Amino acid sequence: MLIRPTGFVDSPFGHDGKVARLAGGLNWFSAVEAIEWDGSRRVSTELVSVERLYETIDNMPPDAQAAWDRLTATRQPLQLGDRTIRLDQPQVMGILNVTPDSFSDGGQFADPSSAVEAGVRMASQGAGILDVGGESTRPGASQVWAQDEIERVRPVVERLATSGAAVSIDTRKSEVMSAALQSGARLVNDVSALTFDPRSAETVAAASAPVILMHHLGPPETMQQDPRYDDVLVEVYLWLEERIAAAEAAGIDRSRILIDPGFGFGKTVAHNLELMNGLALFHSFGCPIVVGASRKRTIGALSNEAPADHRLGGSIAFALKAVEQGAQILRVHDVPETVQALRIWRGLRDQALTPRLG
Ligand code: 7PJ
Repeated sequence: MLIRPTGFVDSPFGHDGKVARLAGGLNWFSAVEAIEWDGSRRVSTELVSVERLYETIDNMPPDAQAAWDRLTATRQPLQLGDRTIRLDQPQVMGILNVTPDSFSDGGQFADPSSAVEAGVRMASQGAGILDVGGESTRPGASQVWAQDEIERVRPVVERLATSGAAVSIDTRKSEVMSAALQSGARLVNDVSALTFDPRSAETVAAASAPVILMHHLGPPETMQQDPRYDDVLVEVYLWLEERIAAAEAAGIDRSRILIDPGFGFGKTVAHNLELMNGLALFHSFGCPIVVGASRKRTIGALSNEAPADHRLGGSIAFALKAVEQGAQILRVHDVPETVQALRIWRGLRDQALTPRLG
């Protein structure tokens, strides 16, 4: 049984026993959708109030009880070098693509100096983490040799880490992970969820680095060619569960695993929307959730094919949808705009969480 939190409420006050706190964060929910599945197909869904769930939890299957405990457990802060990233509130991860590609999406920098400059600016604008990548994994992108990728990212990682920023390395290759971790990166963001390079899991384990495991269907070269699922939410969940187990088996502690549904990676517009609507399901792994919907094609598809540099409104809309469901880390191009949106959201939450006495 899968349990997906739903029925979010403004304030928990006056609702004792009827609401539960999601992942120790700023959101409370009043119900769950209990999803029974068989193979990768959903066979039934039932809306269960939190009140009823508290009455019946002891009789529920062990996997549902474990999921409930993880859903409601507080997430420990992420320690990235000497930076502590709190996960009881949403954080912004700024995208820094260091690729020679002339196409500029606002997160793409051809030379190290401009990338470092942009990174320092993003950090000052409120990005808690900077995600440095040297390989495009956009749909249809071609591969880059590890050594070329290392040469692109190393100077940027080094200089940003020296400046005191928390740096993550966006790569699928163990050599790049090693070089970046040695240069001061403290988090590995692998869009292949450690499936691309057989040595990547041991590299991450040996460095005791936290890692983001992202769902994808097929390699970037072909992933957008007619992706199909029986039930995208259930399948992505089960796939991530397997990848978490594989990472743990390779010696990566679960406390160092973050998960990401992989918006746009082998998904149609409908798949992406269904994943975003159901995002809170993924809290039942007990791992922080990372979401990257910034400027992605689904936004263009829903807004008259707006080009990538005209997708700010849609990116913010997805960011808010994600934090409403407790996502802890938002991977974005537009740092100051997203930070501002989150400040407004935070103001609303803080107000709702202020007790009203008689
Ligand atoms: C993602 C990513 C994402 C994580 C990219 C793009 C495509 N890493 N790297 N999640 N997307 N964790 O930014 O448009 O969604 S590259």
